[in-house]
Amino acid sequence: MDLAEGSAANPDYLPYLAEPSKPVFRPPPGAVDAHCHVFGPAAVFPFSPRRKYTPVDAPAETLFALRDHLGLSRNVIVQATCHGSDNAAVLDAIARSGGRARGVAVVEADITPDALADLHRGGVRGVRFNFLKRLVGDAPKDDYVRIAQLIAEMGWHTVVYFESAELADLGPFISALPGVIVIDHMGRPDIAQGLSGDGFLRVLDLMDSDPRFWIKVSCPERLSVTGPPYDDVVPFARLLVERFPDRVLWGTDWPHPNMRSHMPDEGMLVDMIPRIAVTAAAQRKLLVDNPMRLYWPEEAGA
Ligand code: 0GY
Repeated sequence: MDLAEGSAANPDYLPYLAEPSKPVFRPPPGAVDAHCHVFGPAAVFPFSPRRKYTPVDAPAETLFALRDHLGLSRNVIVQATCHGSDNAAVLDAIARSGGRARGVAVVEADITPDALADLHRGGVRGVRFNFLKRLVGDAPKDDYVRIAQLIAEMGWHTVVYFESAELADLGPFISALPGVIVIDHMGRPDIAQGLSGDGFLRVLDLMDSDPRFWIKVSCPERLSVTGPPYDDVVPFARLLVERFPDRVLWGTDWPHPNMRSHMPDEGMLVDMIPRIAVTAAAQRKLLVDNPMRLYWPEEAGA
């Protein structure tokens, strides 16, 4: 295996924990991990030659074992940049999930309606636009507009990944996209600035002003200044859950690509849930009702 090529035997970041703890909190039946990934295995699903990092192999069977270990029922598998716009690993995982996974894809601007229909049959319900320079270089905004128009016709949503510091520039562009827009990882606020930091206020403003916006209360491990158990992130997530109870999603972000400081324990991430969604009703919306409405609407309650 050619390590210089950045094979999965030579990942750029820490590996995920082999034995995460068993959470004390028991998620409600039908709980969804609405942000996670599968990577490779590289020997079967090679990484993109244009990737900015090389991940660990993180195959579907390991994801599904984690789902069961944590007491979760379903996964939304999000295409990450290291696989480019080749969604084969995500589609393979969905196909092997027995109906318990759906996906968010990355596509090129010249994708045809037929190819989108194939992705839909494969379980994809959204497309992700990444604005992080360290992951994609410059975001191809013209491409994003064309893609957004195509997927809006299919009833899919757009997932946007940005850092809130960029929102002053990006906000008008993102707001002009059609359809439902899901913000990844709380819009990546600067936790050190507190709840009234400029970036987080802009995120709240988007959520307040436009009901098409949803947000994931995920990824405390990337945002925290204090580290596990991420006490400094709890007020941000809790505020979002309490202010927008019907438009929040939660996810593990397994296998946590690009984490170099430490690897989070997913059992502990699950045990954060009752700290950010403090009532059973809020937990049910966050973990079941909201993700079901977006990803399995045909099964969701009224
Ligand atoms: C995440 C976060 C990261 C990576 C990606 O697509 C990606 O490569 O999103 C990150 O490095 O912050 O959600 O997986």
